[in-house]
Amino acid sequence: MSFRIFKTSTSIFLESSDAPGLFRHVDDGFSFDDLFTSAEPAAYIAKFYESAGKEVSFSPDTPLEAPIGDQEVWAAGVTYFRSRTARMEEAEVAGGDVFYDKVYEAPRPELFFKATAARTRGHLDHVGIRSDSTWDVPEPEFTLAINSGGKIFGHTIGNDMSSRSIEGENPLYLPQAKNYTGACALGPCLVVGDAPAPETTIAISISRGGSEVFSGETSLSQIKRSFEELAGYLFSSNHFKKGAYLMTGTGIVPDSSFTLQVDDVVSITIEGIGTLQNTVEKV
Ligand code: DO4
Ligand code: MG
Repeated sequence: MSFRIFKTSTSIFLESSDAPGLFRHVDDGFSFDDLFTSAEPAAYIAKFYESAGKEVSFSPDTPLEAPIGDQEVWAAGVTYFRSRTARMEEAEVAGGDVFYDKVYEAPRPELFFKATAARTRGHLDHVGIRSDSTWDVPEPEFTLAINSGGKIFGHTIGNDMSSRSIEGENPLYLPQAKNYTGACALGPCLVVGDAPAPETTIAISISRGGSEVFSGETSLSQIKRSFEELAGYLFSSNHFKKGAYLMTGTGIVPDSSFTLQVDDVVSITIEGIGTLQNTVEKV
């Protein structure tokens, strides 16, 4: 059994995989920090679901907050062959391409800090493109929820918004390409439960003025590393008192001719989680 947790500006709603489409409202006491510090997050959430009582009316297709308390959001990079190849192309002129090839093959993965909770956007909020960037993409990423003990207990969808012009100019500019206002979105909900099957699809659609201008699809099976390996490196010599989210890297990068524009609508869908949709703004 798994649970989906939705966070609005005022409330928490729970849905069980045993009763899809039916939602219960949590009156009191739930916190994401308690969930992420619980040794048994599944038992913690099951208790709230049982005590929440009867069903209420709730539509998940509504503006939502990111399903987060005080967790940091981190990200893994170059975990899919497509990301390695696209980044080698964008960094070739600057001579940075070799590092992407090396990190794809190396035992130690690339991990980087992505966002604080306060900087993380939810479903139907905006995501940002930098005003000093000329080449921008969303990165649709399966995202792990990890408790303070380092145990993976759930997952959500992440959008690792990225400036390709800044990262491509010099790999040392990575924090500026990756960390800025509106660079991170999570949602629509947090699933507490086992990871989906490897054949699970990650799909992205970008529309402009009502017409689709890009779509892409990959599956979890295309990732080079295991989720446990990524979480293990993240928690190695690094203590997360409130647990953490870890985006696991993108397997979809549009061709070099594509860049996001203001008002583009980015929809990322992963079976079993839902759709995270955000509109692009300039920051
Ligand atoms: O190497 C830079 C970032 C890679 C990344 O974000 C990804 O592969 O998803
Ligand atoms: Mg990424």
